[in-house]
Amino acid sequence: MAAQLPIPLYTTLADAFPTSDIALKHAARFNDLAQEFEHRFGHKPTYIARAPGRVNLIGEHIDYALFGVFPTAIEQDIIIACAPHEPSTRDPGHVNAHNVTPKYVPQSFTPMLRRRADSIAKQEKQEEEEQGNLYLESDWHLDIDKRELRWESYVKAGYYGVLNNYFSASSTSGVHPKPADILVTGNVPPGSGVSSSAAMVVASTLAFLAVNGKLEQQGNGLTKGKLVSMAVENEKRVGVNSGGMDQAASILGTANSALYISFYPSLAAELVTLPTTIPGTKEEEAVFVITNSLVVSDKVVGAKTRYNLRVVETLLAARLLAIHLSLPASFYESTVTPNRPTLREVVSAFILQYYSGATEPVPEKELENGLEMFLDMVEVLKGETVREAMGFPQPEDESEQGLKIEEIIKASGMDEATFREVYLSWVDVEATYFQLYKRTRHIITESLRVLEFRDLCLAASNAPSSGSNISTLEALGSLMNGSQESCSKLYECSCPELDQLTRICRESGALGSRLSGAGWGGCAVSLVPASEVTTFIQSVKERYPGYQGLSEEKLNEAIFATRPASGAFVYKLTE
Ligand code: NG1
Repeated sequence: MAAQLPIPLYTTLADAFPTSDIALKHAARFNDLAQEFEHRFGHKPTYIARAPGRVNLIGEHIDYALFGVFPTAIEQDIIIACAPHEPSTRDPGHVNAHNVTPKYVPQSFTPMLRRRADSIAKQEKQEEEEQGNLYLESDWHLDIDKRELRWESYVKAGYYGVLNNYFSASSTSGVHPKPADILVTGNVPPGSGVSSSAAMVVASTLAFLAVNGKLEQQGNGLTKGKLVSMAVENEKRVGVNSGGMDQAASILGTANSALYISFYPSLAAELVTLPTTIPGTKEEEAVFVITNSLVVSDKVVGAKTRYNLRVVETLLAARLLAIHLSLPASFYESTVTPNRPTLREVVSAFILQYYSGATEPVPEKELENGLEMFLDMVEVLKGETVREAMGFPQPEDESEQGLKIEEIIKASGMDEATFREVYLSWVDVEATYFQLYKRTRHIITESLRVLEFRDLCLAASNAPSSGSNISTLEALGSLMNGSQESCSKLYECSCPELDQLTRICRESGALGSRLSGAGWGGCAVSLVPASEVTTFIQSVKERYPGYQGLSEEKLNEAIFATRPASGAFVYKLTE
């Protein structure tokens, strides 16, 4: 299974890419970066870490509710040249971080070992020791400014995981992180829903692993799966409580396949061949085209009313549904985060209760049927219904389906202090009405669309048919359109420009078009018949208002066809 594989370490780029054309194109960029590194730091880099961005074909905002998603890695990537600092007399772990883009000014920082606050240390110590782990009362600290978006925050975020996973014993063992020089560049457009942030964090994590010799050290349990978990934890340090899709796609991506990534009961990735070539030939029948709305969505700054609020809304919905199902105390104790179940876990519990014969992990087919039935139950989350059941007054606006936090607290069956501790202490969110019904309806229908999308792809690759896949492609396109509608109306994570852009894409010949990534701006992805790609691109360039007056170069960065690309790796430079 992909997650168990070791992290690829190459000494020849020809081994790292699927074709020699692609390898040659990247080789020129890798060379330029190595030369610029030598120019800036006066010595050669020893490694170049690479992590691609990703496009999510379908399955938006469901990864943090632990439902499976369907992304592919893309060719655009972040690359980081790195080497131990010479001479190595700097403080342990000191970093000189440069970025090829001049607006990102060079930064230097040194991690500090800090004793944990006694109150935290006591509780953590007990938890770790109960699990038989060694507990150290210090951890590494790097200042990350969460109030503004700083480029080096992503570098620091990647470094955190390496320090705390591999150097936690430094204070006692005398093994210190090496001082390092790093130089970053990349061509994943930032703030566009193709995961430049995950690509940065994954590449940074890999660079610090490489500089410290951890990739070549035997027996340290470093697999792609472990790297995904580290990268997810690392990205949280920048202030976004992301799911795991982006990091998993960037690390596990494979040329020519999409990934069905599931997170429950544990991370698993299945390679799925897309029916975009004509069976029995290498001829393309359809391609995915990315179009950037050019609305930059700043995930960190808008987190409390957008991304993080959605994460909390879905968790609150899960609690109310678990109460509705009268799930036993043992259920809450056994969830991935104890006492804070996710929607996926509630769905599983519902299926296990319904089909007495089923056991975990719930088989895919039963998951699909179970989700269909679960949809009916989601109705109980409507504001009106909850208020009626609890005897709360209805608001003046009778169409308001949301719930106030005080109402949710009462309906949660928890005392206020515990509720705030469990749901609100770790995240900053802001809303008058929490929209549990609409968000949950999106999550359940979107999860069903993902499963259907995957089934269609698997059926097409298993069917020994020859000739066109067009009806399958049309069905995939229609699922993508359904996803856009749901993101826009129920999850409210689209924006007028993305709604307009996806409509123009459909009118220009796409079989389906939808936003990709967190939304509120960023990119859309469209499925376009190969024979129509040129006219499609031309039409969108002419019709989307945001593209008017742009240079050809800027337009080509904003709209481009993409194919599933290889995942993250490290390139070792040899003399
Ligand atoms: P983007 O905005 O593409 O980075 C974010 C999350 C994903 C997922 C999508 C919505 C991060 C790093 N990534 O993607 O995990 O939840 O939104 O499907 O926050």
